[in-house]
Amino acid sequence: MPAKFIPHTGYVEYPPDVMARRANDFYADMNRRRTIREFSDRPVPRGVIEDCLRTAGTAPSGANLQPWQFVVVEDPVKKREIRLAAEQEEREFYNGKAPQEWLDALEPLGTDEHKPFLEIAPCLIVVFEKTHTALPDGRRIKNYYISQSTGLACGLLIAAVHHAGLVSLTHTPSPMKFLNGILGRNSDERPFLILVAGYPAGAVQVPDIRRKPLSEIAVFV
Ligand code: IYR
Repeated sequence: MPAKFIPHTGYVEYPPDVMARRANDFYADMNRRRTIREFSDRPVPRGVIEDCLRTAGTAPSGANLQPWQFVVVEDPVKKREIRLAAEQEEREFYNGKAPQEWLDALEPLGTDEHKPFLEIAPCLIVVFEKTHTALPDGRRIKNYYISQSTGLACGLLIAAVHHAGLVSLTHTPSPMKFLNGILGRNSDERPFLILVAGYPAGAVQVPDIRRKPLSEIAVFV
């Protein structure tokens, strides 16, 4: 099919001072975001999560094939199943499977095999990356840059959840194949990430860790 082009009406140019302020305001706001591991069971508005998912769906993707599928788990029974299966994997991870070097790297985060947030948080957004796209004519085509695309969508999702005033936790029990079984997804959808989302459980504590300064993460050449 030949490419079809339409006018782009969405671009807005800001004067340099406005641009500088917006860039700095956005950084300051994103820099407040912390990964939270203790959640309240307070429900979150469905519409807010839907809009965050719409934001995630604006991510660029290989050949615009949008190789992501989000499954929002609110059902307490399914959340419990996910918790039990994840804790089973994590017990193995923390008690033998993970090399000491990995456990040492995790030490500052204070994580262990207990994952109560998987049951307590109101919303588990399970992100799958899709290896194929089903076309309307019934054909199945390959997706491209699947993990990069899905990672980009997750970045936008995390920013959207933060921007809305909720907190999140990127959780990746390994392996995560059990999510296909519990959520009834077929095998061309690969579990990518569980984004736990909700309100923090009151005045929570976070690890005393730092972000690298710009000089350590970027060079201009
Ligand atoms: N999946 C385990 C271990 C873990 C691994 C990494 I890399 C982290 O950044 C955090 C945890 C867990 O969730 O405890």
